[in-house]
Amino acid sequence: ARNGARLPYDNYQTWEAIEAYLDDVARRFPNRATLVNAGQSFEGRNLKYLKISSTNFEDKSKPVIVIDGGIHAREWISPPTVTWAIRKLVEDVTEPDLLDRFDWILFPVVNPDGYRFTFTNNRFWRKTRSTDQSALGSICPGVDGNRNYDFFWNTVGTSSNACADTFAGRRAFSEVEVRAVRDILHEHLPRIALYLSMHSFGSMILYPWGHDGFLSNNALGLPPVGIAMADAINSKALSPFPRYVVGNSVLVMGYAASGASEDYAHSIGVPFSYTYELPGLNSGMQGFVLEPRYIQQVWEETWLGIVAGARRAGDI
Ligand code: ING
Ligand code: ZN
Repeated sequence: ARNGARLPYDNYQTWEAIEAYLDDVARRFPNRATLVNAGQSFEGRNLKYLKISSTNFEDKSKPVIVIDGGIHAREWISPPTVTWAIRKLVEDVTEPDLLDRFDWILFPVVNPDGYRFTFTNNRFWRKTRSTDQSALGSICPGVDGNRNYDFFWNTVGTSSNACADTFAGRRAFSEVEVRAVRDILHEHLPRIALYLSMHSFGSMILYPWGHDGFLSNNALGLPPVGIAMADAINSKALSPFPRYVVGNSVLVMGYAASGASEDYAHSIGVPFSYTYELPGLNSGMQGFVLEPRYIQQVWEETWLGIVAGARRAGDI
């Protein structure tokens, strides 16, 4: 049960609990948090996120940091790292400089339909739950939200087969959930200093380009900010997880993939854009199943990474 605006971190939370938490925070801290409902998912769930500012978000006076989670349904450790960031920026502020220097957009569950499906039907569902008019659409629902962005869309590491886990969609931005993130990026673009997308697993911080393994013309700052984040996390005792590794997505992850949010954000001008592969134990599909007793350790260390990344990005 919830304790006021507090969300429990001793277990994974349902989408309904996370939505209620966002509502509660916005209601209880109206001077700091503004709830935005970006519309409805394919199945009609609200796409809610928080805008957080110690002054007035609409003044447009500060750089913005955008963090999303839960685009991939089965990566359950992702949403709590985002809701924890909300807690540390609204309910229990121990790093006030992060509010003095930045406004924040925190979107814990970008893909609520898929997330819900992992609780009710299939723990290892990755995609959205959309169906299209094609013959396969109704047999094989869902699009990989991290292949659906319009940057070298459906050219590498993707599938045109609706039944595949990496199905890129019938067209770029076919998914309303992905369009919600796209619209955030464009609405605040000139101000966005740092964009983080939370995935699992592997204890890695990845930066563009993810589609071809080369570096952008604006890549000079990507390694130092990435390393600052990883150093902050690695400075904590990490056992039993591996130490974080930082680098170009293709190099570190071992595969190229186009249409990812990390690439799209950077392509439109976000200087610091990263994918976090949060920790997991085990290998294969079991890596997505991280026991609840590790949630606290992961949010603690991930928060250290976010803090270090914000400060370093703000200094460059
Ligand atoms: N990992 C990412 C994925 O979408 C990635 C890795 C990120 C690849 C960015 C390419 C670009 O495959 C997970 N866990 O989903
Ligand atoms: Zn993922």
